[in-house]
Amino acid sequence: STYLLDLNDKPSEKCGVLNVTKITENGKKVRKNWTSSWTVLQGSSLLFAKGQGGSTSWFGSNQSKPEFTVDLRGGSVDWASKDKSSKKHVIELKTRQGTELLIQSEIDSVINDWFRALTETINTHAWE
Ligand code: I3S
Repeated sequence: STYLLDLNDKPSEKCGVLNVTKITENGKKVRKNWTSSWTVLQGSSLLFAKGQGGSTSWFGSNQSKPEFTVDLRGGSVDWASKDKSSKKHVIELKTRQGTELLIQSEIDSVINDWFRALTETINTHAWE
């Protein structure tokens, strides 16, 4: 919506719906499980909540808690190589803790904005 696009002007406070799967957890490979997640970039944290019944919810409300939070400090972000996924527009996010995620959107402007925001965030918080 227009409202979300307005919020998205500030890279440290970005939100939207993305397709997400973990591929590695604590350095160990895990089975892919692509899910549509309401995703919020807040400072150096990236928060995911599962979409509920097609509607998105806000973490600040009582209805939803973050399902999963990633600390971006010391992490890395890059476009995923073809062998990581058959999908288009896939970002590979690696955390310092040894978690690897794939993040995808069918809409290339959307994923390009996320790529930029995540890169900026990681660069900004690199030495913390
Ligand atoms: O990397 P993979 O194993 O080819 O990933 C695919 C599988 O996870 C598949 O599920 P199961 O094989 O567990 O049933 C998913 O449905 C696909 O989406 C995965 O591949 P993509 O290329 O979509 O990331």
